[in-house]
Amino acid sequence: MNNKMSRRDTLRLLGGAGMLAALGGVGLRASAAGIKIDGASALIVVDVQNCFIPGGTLPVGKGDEVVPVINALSKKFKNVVITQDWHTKGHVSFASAHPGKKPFETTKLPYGEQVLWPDHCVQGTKDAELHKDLAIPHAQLILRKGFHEETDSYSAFQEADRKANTGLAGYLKERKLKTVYVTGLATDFCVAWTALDARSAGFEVYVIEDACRGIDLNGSVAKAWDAMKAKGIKRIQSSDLA
Ligand code: VGL
Ligand code: ZN
Repeated sequence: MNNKMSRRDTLRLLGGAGMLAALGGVGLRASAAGIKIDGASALIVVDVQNCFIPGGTLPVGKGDEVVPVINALSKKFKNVVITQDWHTKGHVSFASAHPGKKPFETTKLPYGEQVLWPDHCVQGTKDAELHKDLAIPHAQLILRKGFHEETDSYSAFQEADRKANTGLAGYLKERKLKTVYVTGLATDFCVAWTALDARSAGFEVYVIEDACRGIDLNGSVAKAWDAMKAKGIKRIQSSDLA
C-alpha cells in the first residue's frame, strides 16, 4: 500500500512538472534566449553580394542592413561558409536569355518552373563581388553556385535540377559540422532553399531572421517561412544567440 501511494505521488509530481513547463513555456524561452554556438556549428552567409544590395542588378529591399548584423554574428562562430551566386553570361535564369520574356515572369525549363531574373551576379563582375563591408576574415570556405549555364541554383547544396550537388553537404560532414545557422539574401530564395536542403541533408538548421532580407514575389517570404517551419527549421533572431 505504501509503495503504491509513493508511486502515485511520483506520477503526480512528474505530471505537475510537465504541466508547468507546458503552461509557462519558461524553459522554451530561456533556451531560445541563450543558444550557445558550439564547435560543431557553422554560420552560412548566403549571397551578400553587390547584385542583391540596393544599387545592384537584383536589389533586395534593405539588403545592406544585414551586413552589420552578419559581421557581429560571425564573431560567435569558429566555422563560417560564405556563398556567391555566380552565373555565366547568358545564364538560363536571366529573362534576357528568353526572347519575349521580362524579369520576374516565369518559364518552364527541363527541370521545372523557373523565375526569370534580371541579369545578375555575372562571374567576375563588380556586381558579383561580396559587399565591401562584409568583414569575416575567418570565413573558411567561399562556395560559388549557379555556374552551370543551363541550371539555376538557389540552394548552396543542390542545383535546381535537384540532381547536381555542390559538395557543401560533404564538406560540412567531413568537417564533422552538425548544425548550420543560415543568414543573408534572399530569405525567400537562396536562404530558404539552402536551409531546406541543409535539413534534407540531415543538419540541424536555424535561420536568423534579422540577418536576412527577402525579395517577396506574391507572398513568397511568408510561403518560405511556412515551408521551413514544416521541415523543423528553427526561426530565430540574432539576439537569441548567447
Ligand atoms: C537569388 C534570385 C536569383 C538569391 C539568386 O540569392 O536569393 N535570388 N538568384
Ligand atoms: Zn541568381
